[in-house]
Amino acid sequence: MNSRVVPPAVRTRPSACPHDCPSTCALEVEIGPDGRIGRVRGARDNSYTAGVICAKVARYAERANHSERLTHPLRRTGPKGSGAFARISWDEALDTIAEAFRVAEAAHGAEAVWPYYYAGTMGLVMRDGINRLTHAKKYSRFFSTICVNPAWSGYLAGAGILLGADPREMAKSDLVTLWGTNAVSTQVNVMTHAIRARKERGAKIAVVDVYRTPTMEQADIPLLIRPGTDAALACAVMHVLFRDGLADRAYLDAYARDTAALEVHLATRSPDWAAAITGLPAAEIEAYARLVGTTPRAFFRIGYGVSRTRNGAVNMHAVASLPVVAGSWQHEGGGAVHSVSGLYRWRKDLIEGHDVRDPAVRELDQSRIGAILTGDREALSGGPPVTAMLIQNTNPMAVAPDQETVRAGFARADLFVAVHEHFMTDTARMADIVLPATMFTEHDDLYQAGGHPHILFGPKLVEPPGECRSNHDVVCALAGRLGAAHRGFAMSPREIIDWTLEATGRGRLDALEAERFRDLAPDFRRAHFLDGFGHADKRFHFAADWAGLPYSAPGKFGPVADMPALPDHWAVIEEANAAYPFRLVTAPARNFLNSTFTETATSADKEGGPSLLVHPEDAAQLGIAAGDKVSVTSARGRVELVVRLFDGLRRGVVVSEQIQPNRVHDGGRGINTLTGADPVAPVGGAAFHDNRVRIERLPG
Ligand SMILES: Nc1nc2c(c(=O)[nH]1)N[C@H]1C(S)=C(S)[C@@H](COP(=O)(O)OP(=O)(O)OC[C@H]3O[C@@H](n4cnc5c(=O)[nH]c(N)nc54)[C@H](O)[C@@H]3O)O[C@H]1N2
Ligand SMILES: Nc1nc2c(c(=O)[nH]1)N[C@H]1C(S)=C(S)[C@@H](COP(=O)(O)OP(=O)(O)OC[C@H]3O[C@@H](n4cnc5c(=O)[nH]c(N)nc54)[C@H](O)[C@@H]3O)O[C@H]1N2
Ligand SMILES: [Mo]
Repeated sequence: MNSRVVPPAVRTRPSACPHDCPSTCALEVEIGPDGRIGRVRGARDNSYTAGVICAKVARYAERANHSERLTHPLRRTGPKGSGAFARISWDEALDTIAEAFRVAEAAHGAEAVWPYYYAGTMGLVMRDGINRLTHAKKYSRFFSTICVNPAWSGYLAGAGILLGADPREMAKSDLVTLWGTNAVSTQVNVMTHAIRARKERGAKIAVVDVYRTPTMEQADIPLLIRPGTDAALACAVMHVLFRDGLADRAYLDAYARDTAALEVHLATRSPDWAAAITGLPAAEIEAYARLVGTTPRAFFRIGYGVSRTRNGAVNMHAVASLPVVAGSWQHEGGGAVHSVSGLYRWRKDLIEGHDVRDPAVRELDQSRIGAILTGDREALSGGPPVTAMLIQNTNPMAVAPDQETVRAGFARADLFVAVHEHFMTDTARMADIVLPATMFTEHDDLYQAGGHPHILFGPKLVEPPGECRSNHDVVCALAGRLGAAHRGFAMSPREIIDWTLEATGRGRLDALEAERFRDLAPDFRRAHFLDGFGHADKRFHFAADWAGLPYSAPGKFGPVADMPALPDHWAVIEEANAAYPFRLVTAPARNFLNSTFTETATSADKEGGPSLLVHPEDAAQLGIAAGDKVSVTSARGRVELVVRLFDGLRRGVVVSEQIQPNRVHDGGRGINTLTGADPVAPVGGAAFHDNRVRIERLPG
C-alpha cells in the first residue's frame, strides 16, 4: 500500500510590524510546516497599509531564522568589547544581574541603577514594561529624547496637541508636500497615498529635503535646501501669502493667535532673504508659495528630518504654521500631519507601573548616556553615579550621539551592564551578561501607530528558537529576585493588554484580536481642528511659549530663553567654518532601520560599506575621487568612510546614510562619533543632521 504523508500546509496569520517606524504595518505572516516564519506581506484590508510593506520586513524570515541569533544567555569572559563570552543558564544570568543591582543599590542608593530602553520593538508591553521595574524599585528614571522631542515640541507649541489630518486624505489632495521625510525609505505607505493623489487627481508632489533622496526623485517640485533652514523657507512662503493676498484672513481670525505680530515680523522674511539662507533660488520659493496659496487642498506630511538640527523645534513650529496661514486645514485633502500619537492616551498603570511612579526620583536623559556614564555631574542631576544597567530594545553603542564619550562610559570597569538582544550588537559586546530575546512573532503585544490612527494586536505565532525569552519575562523574573512589588509582574502580556484596553475604554482583547486592528480615526472636524486647536484658547499659536511646554526646564535642554517665539531662522546650527568646511547629515538608510537589519546579509549587501555622498565639484576641490577612503572629523571625533560622488546635494553639504556596526568601519568608529549630544531646545534630543566636519583623503 502506498501511504503518502501530506505535509502540513503553509498557514498565514495576522501580525503587526513592531519596528520603530510611523507606518506600523498590519501584516500577514506565513508559517511553514517547520513552525518557522516565511514570507511577510502587508495586510490588504488595512486601509493604511493597503497591502504594501518595505522590502526589509517582507524578508523578515532572514532575520528571524538567522544563524547568528542569540539563543542562550552569555557571560563575558574577556575584556569589555572583546566579544569573548561563555554560555550560562538563565538562573545564573538572572541571579548575576539581581546581585549586581543589589550591590549598586547598597553602595550608592537605588538611583545607581539605570534601566535603559528604546523602540527596537514598539509593542507597548515589551517596550515599556521595563519602566514598571524602574518605578517599583525607584531606580533612575529614563527620559526618552533621542527621536521625537524636537519634532513633537515644535508641533505642540503651535497646535497644542499631537494630532492632525488623516494621512489617507493625502489621496484627496491636489498638492502633497513631503517635508523633511524620505518616505520611500522610512515609511513607504506615505508614498502609496501621495501617489494615488497624483494618479487619480493629477496632484503635484513637493519634497523638501537636503539631498536628492529616492523620495525627491519622485517629486514634481523638488525643494533642495541646506540643513537646518526649513524655518527660513516656511517664513518666506508665508511672507508671499501675506504679501499677495493669499493668506486666509477669515480662517486666521477664527483659528489663530498672534496673526498681526506674525505678519509684521514676516515683512522682512522675503524669498531673497530665504534664498541666502536655504540655498534655494528665490524664484523657486515664489512659485511654490503661489501654489500653496492657490491650492485649497494642500496637504503637508511633516517628517522628523525637519527637526534633527539644533534649531529643530523652531523649524517644526514654522513649518506647521504654514497650513494655518494658507487656511489649508479647512479642506478635505488639506492640512497637516506629523504624528497622531496624541490620540491614544492609554492607562499605563499595569504596563509601566504609573501607579507606583515616584516623581522625586531623578530622570536621566537617554541622549546624554555618554555624559551620564562618564560621571558628568550636571547630566547625573548631582546624584550618584550609574553603576548598573539593564538594556532592552536599543543599541546605544551605535545609535547614541557623542559616541567617543559613550564608548568611554561603557568601558568603565565599575559599570555592570546586562543587554537583552536578538543579536550580538555593538552594545551587547560591551555587556557583562547578554540575554537572548524573542522577536515579535514569538510573543504577544499591543501596538499603536504614530503615522496613522490604528491600534493593532500582534499575537505569538511561533515558538522562539533556543532559550529566548521575552522582555516581559525578563523584567518579571528580575522583579521576583529583587523583591519588586507590582501586580503587573504576576500577569501575562495578554492579561495586561486586556486590562489596558478595557481601562482605556477600548473593550476587551478578544474583540481586538478578532478584528486584528482597529481604526481610531477621529472625525473630520476633530482631525482638522475645526472646533479648535489643542490649546486652552483653541487657537494655533504663532508665538510659541517654549518655556511653558511640558518637560521644558530652564538651562537643562539648551538655550530655551533664546528661542524665537515667532517662526524664524534660528541661527544656532553648526555652520561650516574654516576648520570644518562641510555640513554633514547622517540620514536613515533604506535597507537598515537605525542599526537593525545590519545583521542580515541582503540588507548589508544592498547598502554596501559605510559611505559618504560628496558633490563632484566639492570632491574635485578636495582632490578626492569615487571610491577614495576619507577621514571625516568633527569636534567630537573621527570616522573613516568611502566616497560616493553624488550631484543631488548643495555644495558644502555631505550625507552619510547608514548606522553601520562599529566593526564594519575601518578604524572601528561608527557614524555617531561625529554627532553631538548637546541637547536640542526646549526638551532635549540630538541634532543628528547638524554637524560641521572636515574631510581628508586617506592614503590607500
Ligand atoms: N529604512 C528605514 N526606515 C526608517 C528608519 C531607518 O533608519 N531606515 N528609521 C525609523 C525611525 S526611528 C524614524 S524616527 C523615522 C524617521 O523618518 P523621517 O521622518 O523620514 O526622518 P529622518 O530620519 O530624520 O530623515 C528624513 C529626511 O530628512 C532629511 N533632512 C536632514 N536634515 C534636514 C533638514 O534640515 N531639513 C529637511 N527638510 N530635511 C532634512 C534627511 O536627508 C532625510 O532624507 O523613520 C523610521 N523608518
Ligand atoms: N547618526 C544617526 N543616529 C541616529 C539616528 C539618525 O538619523 N542618525 N536616528 C536616531 C533615532 S530617530 C532613533 S529612534 C534611534 C534608534 O536607536 P535604537 O532604538 O537603538 O534602534 P536600533 O538601532 O534599531 O536598535 C534596536 C535594537 O533592539 C533590538 N530589539 C528589537 N526587538 C526587541 C525585543 O523585543 N526585545 C529586545 N530585548 N530587543 C529587541 C534589536 O535587535 C536592535 O538591536 O537612533 C538614533 N540614532
Ligand atoms: Mo526614531
